[in-house]
Amino acid sequence: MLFSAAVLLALLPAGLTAPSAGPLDKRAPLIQARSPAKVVPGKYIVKLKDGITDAAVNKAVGKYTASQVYKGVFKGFAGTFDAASLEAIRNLPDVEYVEEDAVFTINGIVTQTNAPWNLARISRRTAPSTSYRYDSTAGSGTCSYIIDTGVDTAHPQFENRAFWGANFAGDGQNSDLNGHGTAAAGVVGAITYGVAKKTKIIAVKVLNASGSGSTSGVISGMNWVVTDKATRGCPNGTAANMAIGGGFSASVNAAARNMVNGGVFLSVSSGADNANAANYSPASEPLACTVAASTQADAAASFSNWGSLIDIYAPGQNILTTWIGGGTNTLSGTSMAAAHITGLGAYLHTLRGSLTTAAQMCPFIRSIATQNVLTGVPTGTSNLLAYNGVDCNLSVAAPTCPQ
Ligand SMILES: *[C@@H]1O[C@H](CO)[C@@H](O)[C@H](O)[C@H]1NC(C)=O
Ligand SMILES: *[C@@H]1O[C@H](CO)[C@@H](O)[C@H](O)[C@H]1NC(C)=O
Ligand SMILES: *[C@@H]1O[C@H](CO)[C@@H](O)[C@H](O)[C@H]1NC(C)=O
Ligand SMILES: [Ca+2]
Repeated sequence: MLFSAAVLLALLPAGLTAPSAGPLDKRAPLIQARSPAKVVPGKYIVKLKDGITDAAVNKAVGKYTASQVYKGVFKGFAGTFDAASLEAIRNLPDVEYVEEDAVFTINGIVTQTNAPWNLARISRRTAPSTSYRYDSTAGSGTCSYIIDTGVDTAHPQFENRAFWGANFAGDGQNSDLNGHGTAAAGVVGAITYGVAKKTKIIAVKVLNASGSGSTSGVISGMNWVVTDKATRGCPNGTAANMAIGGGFSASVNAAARNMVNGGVFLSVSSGADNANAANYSPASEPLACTVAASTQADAAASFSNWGSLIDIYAPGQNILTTWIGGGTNTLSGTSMAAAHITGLGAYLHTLRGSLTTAAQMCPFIRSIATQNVLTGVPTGTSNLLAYNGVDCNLSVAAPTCPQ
């Protein structure tokens, strides 16, 4: 692989300056790679003094077989050298230092520029921003079930990652005839509008074209997810989105509990009645991750439900997402907020593996959330805004994730 000079400079360890040789040692210093395990044996990068001419670079390379010669801002060469050659190179007058070559791995963070505000928001502690930063694993190997009006699974934004699951809406029409489910699925996992851009989307239709369905149909859909996930191929974990709700129902809450205990991370909308989430289901089920909506100005949305059962806030105003028929739409509501947390759960399942079970995921999301940045949060409601932890080391059990 050929690196340009500029790239090579970017790859040098931060803070690296060429140490000067000791007074008794006239040789150019040999800098060891930071991690011995990553050294490429026998390969070295030779840094020549700044400002020397290209002719001088050629002269220094001389008889050595260089795999790369750098003549830009970083002057030098690289190659495989035996001990005698290395010794001779270190004694050349224009050599500033020699560094062991090492395996360099990218940190895996991807930046989506010109991203929708809401995606940018959950990858930063502070607003505003226009780029969404996330780990390139992006929820791969997870399944995200969308319990809603169906999903336009053929929408190009889902890149053939969306599948029809089951229909309990009682209309026998295996498509999204409303748009709401497709919009939620987009925030979960669409390639442009989604949080977890590699998750698999499975449509579970429980609401018809007018967005209505029965409690019994909803419960059937919830139960179906728990059995289906065993056959779906989701080695890294399962999330489900319920951006739907009704009045308090002990049965719906029990089904929600069973989902979480059955290994499904369940994100639910708090409801949009500016009321206590305790009076709605599944929002009132403690094991569900109950999501309230925040605005682009970092305020609690005036329509959002609230109360002690709210686990987290996520963006829920002017959310650009997928729509039926292959298009897009801009929506506000706690549904859109819940979809961010479903996507985040899938994303974190991939990153955290066995460190976080489905039941532990909501507390984990709360533990890394951005604290006390939202205005207008009602007393008694946690002031926590969703954060994807992109600047934290999420490979440890209990990451320290500075605010
Ligand atoms: C599961 O997650 C790991 C990262 O933790 C990733 O490397 C792997 O590709 C994922 N599995 C699948 C099937 O995508
Ligand atoms: C949708 O379902 C509701 C409740 O079951 C029913 O009242 C309504 O007529 C249905 N609408 C359509 C368009 O099927
Ligand atoms: C994260 O922490 C683990 C355990 O301390 C460590 O092995 C790993 O190198 C850390 N990763 C980063 C990117 O700091
Ligand atoms: Ca909860």
